[in-house]
Parts: sequence; C-alpha cells; structure tokens
Amino acid sequence: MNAAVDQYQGCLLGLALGDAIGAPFEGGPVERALWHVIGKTRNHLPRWTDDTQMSLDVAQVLLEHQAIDQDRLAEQFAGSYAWSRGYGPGTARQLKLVKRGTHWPEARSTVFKDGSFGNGAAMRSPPVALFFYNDFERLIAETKKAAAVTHAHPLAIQGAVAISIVIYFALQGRNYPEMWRLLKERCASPVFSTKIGLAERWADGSSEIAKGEVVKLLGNGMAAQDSVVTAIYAATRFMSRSFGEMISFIISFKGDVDTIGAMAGAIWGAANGSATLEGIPVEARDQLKWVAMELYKKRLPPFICGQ
Ligand code: R7I
Ligand code: MG
Ligand code: MG
Repeated sequence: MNAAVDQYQGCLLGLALGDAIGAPFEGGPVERALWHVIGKTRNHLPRWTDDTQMSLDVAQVLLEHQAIDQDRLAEQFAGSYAWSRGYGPGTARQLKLVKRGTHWPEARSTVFKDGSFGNGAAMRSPPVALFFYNDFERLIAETKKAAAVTHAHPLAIQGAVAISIVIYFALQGRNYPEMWRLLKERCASPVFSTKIGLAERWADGSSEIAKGEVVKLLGNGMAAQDSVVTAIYAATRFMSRSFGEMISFIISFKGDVDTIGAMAGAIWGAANGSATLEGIPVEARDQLKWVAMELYKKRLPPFICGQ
C-alpha cells in the first residue's frame, strides 16, 4: 500500500504540534517560566522546540542529497542551533563546537565519552522514515546515520530506530504483530526489549493502563530508553481516538512532555493524516506542510508490480 501525501503532512504536523503543545509542560518551574515568556511567535502561535527544528534539518539534507550526508547534517544542525529552541544540554554544547569548526565526531566524544543516550536522535527520525518508506533496511541504515551525528550511544540509536520502525508501519497500514516483532529484534538491549514487550501487552487494549503505571514502568525522561517506548505506547493506544486526547494523556506524564508529544504526534499523524490537525494553531504550519510535500515528491520511488 502506498502512503498518501496527507499522511506525510500529518506526520510532520503531528510532530510539531506534539512538540509545541507539550513544550510549556516540559521540565521544572524554571524551564516552564522561561517558556511562558518565549513560547509564542510574534503572531501568538505556539512555538516548537529543537525536536521540530532538528527534524526539519534532517528533511533538508534528505531533500538535497536523497541520503543522510553526515558532514552536511552536522553543518545544518549547527547552522540552525538557537538557544531559544530549548536544545538538550549535551547537544547544545556539541553544536556550538561544530559551529566553531570542530569536526562532529570529535565534538560528539568531547561531550559524552560513550555518546549521548538522550532522546534527541529519536525525536528527529520521522523524516527519515518518510523518505525511505518502502525500503526497510535502507530506512534502518539511514536512521542510524542521522542519529550518530550527535548521539553515538547504542541506546540513543536504538531509540531512533524504534521510532522509524513504528512510522514505517503507520504509513504502510497497521500490521502490529510484525511491528512489535521487528521492534524487539532491532532494539534488542534489555531495557528496550523489556519495555517494548510491556507496551505490546498493554496495547492489546483489554485494559486502560493508568498514567502512573506508564510513567513508572516505561518512563518520562530525556533518556531514549525512558521516553521512546512511552511515546510508542501512547500513539498506539490513541491511534483510533483524537489527537487531543492523546496529547492530554501525554501532558499528564509531566517530564519530557514535548519530546514524548513530538514522537507520538508524528506516529499518530503518519497513520491518521493531517485532516483533523488542520485547525490546531502552530508555528510555521505552511512550511511544515511544504517540507512534507517535498519529502513525498522526492522520496524513494514506489515499487511498481511487475518491474
Ligand atoms: O538527547 P538530547 O538532544 O536531548 C533532547 C532533549 C529533548 O527533551 C528536547 O526536547 C530537549 O529538551 O532535550 O540532549 P543530550 O544532552 O545529549 O541528552 C539529554 C540528557 O540525557 C543529558 O542532558 C543527560 O542528562 C542525559 N544523558 C547522559 N547522562 C550521562 N551520561 C545523555 N547521555 C548521557 C551520558 O552518557
Ligand atoms: Mg524540545
Ligand atoms: Mg524534550
């Protein structure tokens, strides 16, 4: 089945909306007070954060090169960096080093010796999944390349792979048993596979899991292993319900709300399309829709039966 352009636009709009709606609730009192001051555009639209900015940067490089060129991506990330987008502390330091001329592999190991395990790689996977929607192995390989520019830790990379896999399935139709199987196979570190197994059991829908259980057992933090499966669970649970219900549930987690919202929003939008997201205000809606349209037009060509 070929995904529709509406699903591409739904994916990027869902990501930006989850990010922008979640951002005022991220972090502690200081972060929230700051976002109260800088969280709106001049036209009073909710601003998005690093999650959406870095996703647009990934999309830009894919549109230019039809692949992840890591040197170019590092340059693009560094060029777009602005403190007011609320970047993760390690990523902010890395991008400032790259801006001053340090090559990205060196900047990366300067900040975290073993590589960051933050969720900053997972949150920007959606455009890679949109572009390589019909070649699973290529999708995994390019996702890892996009992640590794700032996040070398295996857990950050597995988190990025997990989000790409779920978006791949959201676009193609919903073969959930195969999705959960591949998630466990490709994200095999114990912390991921345990949480994925739990989310799979919960997602059968036979009981509504309380938010406290979700936070305690799947997590709500900035580490990839404490937020990626949480987002996948929320998106799966609310897939046939409204975007607003899903975001309200995610806001109730507290913690890294913008990023859990961005990842879940991208999955939800890729499955459900953009129609019901049109009326919700967000910064730069037209730009997001245009980028999604370009990704759709320039993505890998669809396989044609008989060729
Ligand atoms: O992963 P990253 O880009 O952060 C993204 C988050 C999202 O919530 C965004 O919305 C934004 O708010 O930030 O940024 P990093 O700084 O690389 O990782 C995030 C956090 O994970 C770090 O600040 C650390 O607290 C933790 N962390 C680590 N701690 C110890 N050792 C990540 N890697 C390590 C590590 O190796
Ligand atoms: Mg953010
Ligand atoms: Mg965040």
